[in-house]
Amino acid sequence: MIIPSWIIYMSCFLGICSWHRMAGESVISGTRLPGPAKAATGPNVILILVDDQGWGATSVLMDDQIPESASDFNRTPNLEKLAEAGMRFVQGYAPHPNCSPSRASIQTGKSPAKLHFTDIIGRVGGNENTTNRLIRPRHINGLVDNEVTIAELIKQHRPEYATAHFGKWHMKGGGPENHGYDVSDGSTGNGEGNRKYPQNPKDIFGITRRGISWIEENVEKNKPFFMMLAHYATHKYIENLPSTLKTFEESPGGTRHDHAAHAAMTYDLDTGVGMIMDKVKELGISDNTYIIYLADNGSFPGLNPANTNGPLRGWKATLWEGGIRSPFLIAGPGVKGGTLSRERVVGYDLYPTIAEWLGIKAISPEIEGGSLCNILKNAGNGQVSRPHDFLVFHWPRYVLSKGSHPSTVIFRGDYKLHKFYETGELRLYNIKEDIGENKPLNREHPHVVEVLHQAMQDYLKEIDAGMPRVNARYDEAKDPGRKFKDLKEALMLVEK
Ligand SMILES: [Ca+2]
Repeated sequence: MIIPSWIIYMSCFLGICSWHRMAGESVISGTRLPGPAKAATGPNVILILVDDQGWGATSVLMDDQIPESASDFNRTPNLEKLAEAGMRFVQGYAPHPNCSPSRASIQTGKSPAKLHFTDIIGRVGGNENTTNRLIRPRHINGLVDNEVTIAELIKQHRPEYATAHFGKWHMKGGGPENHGYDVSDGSTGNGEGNRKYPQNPKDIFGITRRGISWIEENVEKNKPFFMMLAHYATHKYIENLPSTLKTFEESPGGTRHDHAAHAAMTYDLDTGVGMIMDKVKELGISDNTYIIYLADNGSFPGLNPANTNGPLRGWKATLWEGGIRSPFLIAGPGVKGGTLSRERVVGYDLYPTIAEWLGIKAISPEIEGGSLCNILKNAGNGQVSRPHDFLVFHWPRYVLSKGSHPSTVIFRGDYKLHKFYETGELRLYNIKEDIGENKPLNREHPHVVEVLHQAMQDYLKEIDAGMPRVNARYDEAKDPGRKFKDLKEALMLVEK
């Protein structure tokens, strides 16, 4: 059953479900009960967000029924340990196929469409806006102050928490310290990850070391913490440790993947993740610390690491599975090790999940994500309660160099419906049976197409989503996308 978030919000406001255990006391319906006198110690949360990592780029089998969901060349032994210690989400999604919107959504618990944050910062003008078939809608181009980020929510309700954001921010808006984080690397973008330090590729070890020192400092002070490590790896340009590169250059390639430099970057990133996991263990806080791992979007095969999105169609900057389905792992207290969930989850579910872990009940009814706690406690089974029983991914803009053009998708049950705005074409897939999105089912299920299309349109209207509109001055002969026509056609290809 879907419980509207306003009911939860109102219940909490009326004190029906208020309890606050972590601060060393219990208050149920206004009655103060004796609790442990110990100072607040958590739970701690470490959210690791990596950049442009394909669903099949790691050595973790993201779906135990799909061999291509793990790389046959890349190695990520620490992620394997994380998966053994926690839960894999087969259908884990990044909120958007592009960096900045995905990040803003994770911070705020709302979809990029609702935020009107539907493209990366800085991509606002240029000829793509005047010469394409469709005119892109405006987007907000930065995280605005009136959104309550997860760090701000924590500070409002659990002021004893320390908060930090290390690595890639890429949302402008004054940087992490303007949005609830005590410390950060500032308002960083892609550039900070391309400094070519031979012993610190993609700043992997810099980010990790700053994270480790900060954890040590807070554990020393007995302060609970929320830390976000936002890695620049594995976005272009490829960097890696020379020693790691040598190892992969000397390793036999797989049948699908054999890109030594990309594999080395992936391995170095994994080493950084392992350093954090080891530190958590060494400090004795494993039983009280959640570790989350996901990517902001899929990879683009333009770097020629073969298609590290596994068996998925498409790539970064598209709403095909390759653009949005992400490695998605959670380990921590109460999460049974080695488990796998087939429930569909999305990056903006993390906001209410973290809130629930911290005993924060009063989250805004505007939040679109649902807590994953129920699933995490029940070996991967259960349902996520969100305001809607579907997920919509809205990408009303272009990235011509990736063959990408304005579209929206809606997921409900096993179905996924695409809408392509240039032509108005709708495509229905059964994503459970056809993960590669090869066989459109429009003819078999016209009613499903109709119902999902209506739900998509109603939702976009409800949130006043920015929509692409017809360019009256469009001239096909001058279409800037002609140069990338082959990519676009490959994306749209239907198997006979
Ligand atoms: Ca990215």
